Amino acid sequence: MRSRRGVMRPEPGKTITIAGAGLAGALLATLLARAGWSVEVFEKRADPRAVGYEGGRSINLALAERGLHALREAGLHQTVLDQAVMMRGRMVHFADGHTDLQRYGKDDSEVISSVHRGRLNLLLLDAAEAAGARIHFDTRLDGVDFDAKTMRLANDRSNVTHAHAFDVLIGADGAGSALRGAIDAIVPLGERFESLGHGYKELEIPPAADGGFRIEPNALHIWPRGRYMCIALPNTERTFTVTLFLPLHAVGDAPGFDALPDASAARALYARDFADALPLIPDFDTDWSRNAIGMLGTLYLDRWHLDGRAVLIGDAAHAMVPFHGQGMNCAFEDCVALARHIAGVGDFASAFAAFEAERLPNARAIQQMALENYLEMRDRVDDADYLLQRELERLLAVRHPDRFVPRYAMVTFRRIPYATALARGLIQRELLVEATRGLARIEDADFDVLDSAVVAKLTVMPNDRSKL
Ligand code: FAD
Ligand code: 8RB
Repeated sequence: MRSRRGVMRPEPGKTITIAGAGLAGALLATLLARAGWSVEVFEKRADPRAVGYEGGRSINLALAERGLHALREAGLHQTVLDQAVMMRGRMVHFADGHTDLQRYGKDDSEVISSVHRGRLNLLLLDAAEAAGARIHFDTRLDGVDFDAKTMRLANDRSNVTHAHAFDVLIGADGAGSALRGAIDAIVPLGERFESLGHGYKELEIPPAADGGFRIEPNALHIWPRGRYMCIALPNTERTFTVTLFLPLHAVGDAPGFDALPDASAARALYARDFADALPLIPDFDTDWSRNAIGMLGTLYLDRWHLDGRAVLIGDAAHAMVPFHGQGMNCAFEDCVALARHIAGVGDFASAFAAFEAERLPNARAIQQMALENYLEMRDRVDDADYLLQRELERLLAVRHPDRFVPRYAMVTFRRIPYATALARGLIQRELLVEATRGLARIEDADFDVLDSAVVAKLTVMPNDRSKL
């Protein structure tokens, strides 16, 4: 442990209180408890280890290098990977029924992993408790008195509330954060929520009759259809979780959730636009009727903390649209950054300010790239000039592996700041658009000109890929 002045050591008698034992709350509790802090966590839901998670539904998430690295810091990566399904690339299902695998990385060292949310949460809860964190379930944060440094806690089963003292409060209580509302009442956070205008619905592909996967397991399946799309991620149980992303409102002939009054209307849409997917979903009607339409949007804040008393992380600070699969990855990266800042400066006010200064611009960058990736996934992956740009991108990445890294790879397989990935991505995009304008075949590109442009415009990138 470092001992220079200004370094904060865990203070005896001082407790860090976390609201929310979801993905970020449980990981942060683990990291802080391991660093020696007294950590207390309040979670509104029941202990999933006692009651089972989310009604047994299989919801999976794509884990990429940023999230994996955070799990590595907590010593949990191998356990998580052992229960994951590797996804090599996008399997694009074209409207005419043919499919094409577009690799995400250069080889199998650059893949993403489909992990089960419920199981991941259980693992993190166990790790947090093993590290010494005290987790209180069925306990919802219901209000904060920042002057008295007390919080109101509510049990929604017994309808009992009580006051509880705190020293510092960390909000890992998700997109609907109660702590955010409480801070905003003291210092306006500049909160802005921008709805995407699209929603989502989850369906399930069960195992085949022989117990195997019904479609290629090692891929993230995409059915791009222009204004909307369907995706499927594999589960270790040999099922797939299918998600339909669709505008909330129909416009003319273009479909929307409001023009799908029931399962049979939705089935007709699938029969027309996702003909190869429909037979894979035998319980289509019950899935459609049982699962609610989920809402999507981006949450922007101008500030994330109240001096040294409270700070927000994860979805509570920067909920985003799902299209880069980075919500959890970014929330996990927040945890590592916050634990580092808490260990590195003399007081919580400076630690929270430094955390916010580091992470807020990066959250903005991934929020923007996530929005952009919706258009790419639903409308560009089957488009000729896009495919030409992608081909050139891969060639340049091979010619200049230390300078030209495709944006998707910078976000997914590297840990350079998201804002850097956004900025470098812009330069690369300009190069690609310029070089492919009017180009019929990739062989006709002028590689001498391109090589010098890459060297002139893109600095050598740090090699931050961690070795296992
Ligand atoms: P959460 O995980 O939402 O945790 C918040 C916790 O706080 C919950 O346990 C909640 O019960 C609790 N809570 C809420 N209010 C209170 C209160 N008042 N008091 C106490 N506790 C409270 N991200 C990816 O990186 N890749 C993916 O592929 C991906 N897929 C996704 C698929 C789906 C269907 C969804 C919905 C999200 C997906 N995400 C994905 C995003 C990811 O789930 C979130 O970004 C991530 O869970 C954020 O973590 P968090 O801890 O901030 O919030
Ligand atoms: N939240 C993902 C990607 C990028 C894939 C690519 C996209 C579902 C809700 Cl939509 C989506 C990606 O560019 O080829 N990687 O990981 C995860 C995604 O959706 C998740 C499963 C999801 N997130 C509400 C639904």
